[in-house]
Amino acid sequence: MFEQIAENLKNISNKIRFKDDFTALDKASASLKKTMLKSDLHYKTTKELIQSVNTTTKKLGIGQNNFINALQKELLNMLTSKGNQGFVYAKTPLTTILMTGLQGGGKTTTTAKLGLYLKNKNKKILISACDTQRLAAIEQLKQLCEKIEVDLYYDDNEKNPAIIAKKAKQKAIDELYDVLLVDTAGRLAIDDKLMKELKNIKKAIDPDETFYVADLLTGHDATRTAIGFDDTIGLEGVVLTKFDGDAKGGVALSIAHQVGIPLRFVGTGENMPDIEPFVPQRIVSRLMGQGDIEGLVEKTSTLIDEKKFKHIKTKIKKGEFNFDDFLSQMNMLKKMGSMKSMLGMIPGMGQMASKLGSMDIENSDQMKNIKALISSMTKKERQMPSILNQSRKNRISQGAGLNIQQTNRILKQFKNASKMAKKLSGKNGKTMKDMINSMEGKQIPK
Ligand SMILES: Nc1nc2c(ncn2[C@@H]2O[C@H](COP(=O)(O)OP(=O)(O)O)[C@@H](O)[C@H]2O)c(=O)[nH]1
Ligand SMILES: [Mg+2]
Repeated sequence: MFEQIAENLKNISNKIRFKDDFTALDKASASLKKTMLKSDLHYKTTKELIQSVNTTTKKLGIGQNNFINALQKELLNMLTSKGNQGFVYAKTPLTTILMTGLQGGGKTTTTAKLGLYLKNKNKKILISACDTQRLAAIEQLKQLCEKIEVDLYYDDNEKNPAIIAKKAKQKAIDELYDVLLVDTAGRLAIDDKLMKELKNIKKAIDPDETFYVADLLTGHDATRTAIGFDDTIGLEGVVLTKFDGDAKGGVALSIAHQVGIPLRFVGTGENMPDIEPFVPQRIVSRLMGQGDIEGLVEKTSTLIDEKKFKHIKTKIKKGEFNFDDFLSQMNMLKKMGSMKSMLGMIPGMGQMASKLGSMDIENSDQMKNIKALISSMTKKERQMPSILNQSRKNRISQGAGLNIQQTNRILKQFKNASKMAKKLSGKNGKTMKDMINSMEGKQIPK
């Protein structure tokens, strides 16, 4: 989702080739501005970012690495608000979260998604249906909860949402649930009645945190409404939904910067697993084209057993990641839904994701070629990519119906990606320049 920005940022930093080249810094700043505005980053946010990157670069001394470091640091500053990140449990169970927002923003969907996200972390979850405005609202939650196999508390006969919420909380306490998620009604715009109702619910359950669910497609309006909710009822977090609908990414970054309340999660699709914690550090990593190994690990680990995944992580660290692991990762990606959003998390694959644009990656030629190539390898070749000599390469090319250039290209990509993954998973020995070079397919120094 940030592939476009990431690709441009990489080109921009390449503009600075010499030390103390002020003209080059100006040029890089101008391109940075253009890139950010083109990605729909708010002009004020863009202006602030350019200024701080400029100042920090000069302070560090003009040069490519310092520019990259400054950019990284200032992006992180821009995206970080005071408060919690991701999901935070109360000191002792129960953790109660009140979900608020306007109608259609994605509250109900997000409540269920969060329920699944937490259930996958082995927590006992109760969801409470407190939207008494729409008849269909309870039915919607019933269906979602059935799908994700999470318990739901509702009361068809009670019209007062504060009472339902309170009873749900009592049940959650009595039956030792870890987390209670309270879904509420929304309206088309902020109004007194809605706010009063929310205040009453809030008073009845005294939640640990209140989240505002905003639709990213409402653009910068989302910032305004979030601030409105914060002023009236107080918020600890914002969840941005429909991230999948914004290829450029700048609006989300502006919102993260401007609301002043931490963006806690983002919704990336209509399916239940399509939710990701918004961790500024990881987002910056993606923006800088370094992928998001941690995010990938987390997302993957909720869907497969931990043991197996730890094994893969160790393999990556040791540089032993092989084609079998790659294939099983690909199959897992399929299971996880939106593959494009996942590709951006794999170091070195971000550009591929952006080039593929809105294509059906699963069925793309590139992916078919990769799969064909792997399936014409012997078991040993899959497990030990290093034994692939020329005659083996010729044989698998033929088997996969590819020419030798195509084969070499894929093998090189694979090699780069696994080297990069290894570098990123290790603690030391990485410089930004190595990473950028390797993403361009240049040799990575050992
Ligand atoms: N593409 C996409 N659709 C979403 C996302 N989150 C919610 N939706 C859709 O937005 C619509 C409204 O969601 P709903 O949860 O009912 O909104 P509510 O009125 O705030 O409870 C539904 O059609 C959802 O499937 C998301 O992250 N991506
Ligand atoms: Mg709803």
